[in-house]
Amino acid sequence: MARENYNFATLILVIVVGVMLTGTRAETYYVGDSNGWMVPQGGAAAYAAWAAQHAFNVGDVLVFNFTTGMHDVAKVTSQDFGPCNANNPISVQRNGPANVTLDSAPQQFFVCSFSNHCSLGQKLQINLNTTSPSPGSSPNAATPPPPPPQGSSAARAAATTFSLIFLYTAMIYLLC
Ligand SMILES: *[C@@H]1O[C@H](CO)[C@@H](O)[C@H](O)[C@H]1NC(C)=O
Ligand SMILES: [Cu+2]
Repeated sequence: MARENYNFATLILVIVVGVMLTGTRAETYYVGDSNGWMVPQGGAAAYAAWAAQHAFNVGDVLVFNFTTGMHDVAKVTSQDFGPCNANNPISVQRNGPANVTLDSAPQQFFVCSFSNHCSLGQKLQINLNTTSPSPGSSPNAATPPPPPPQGSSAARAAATTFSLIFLYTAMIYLLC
């Protein structure tokens, strides 16, 4: 094989690896950071503010940290989210800490079904990041995308930067 062909094949491989590095990273988020999953001071705005700091994608994992028996995590419909109705949950996790993997729904809703915790602000709406759809997630043409959340994941940005530097260095090396 000619050296040029060998270099070209290697370049393609490098690009493929670079795209995989930037495109398939699932993130893990601790809901509420060090506060965990609790009745927040400041009401529901607390978890809304937390969510607004991140760009969520399909496959990302939310860790709801709570003491078993004190709280739970009920995934509910958008209709049940507003009035804090936890009587018809999509799913419930009762053991803390609880891991939830985000599916492809553009909006996902979680509440605590204990007492009036949800009404006091223990509720979380997740809007999936629509600016960079994950590979493998099926496009949902029927539903218009929700407005993208503000902010971005520092880890994902770092991975992208790393991959771009890696690509750039490899291309310079191969083409010179
Ligand atoms: C989860 O909550 C417990 C009890 O508040 C705390 O001790 C622990 O550090 C928390 N874990 C994480 C990862 O934040
Ligand atoms: Cu609770």
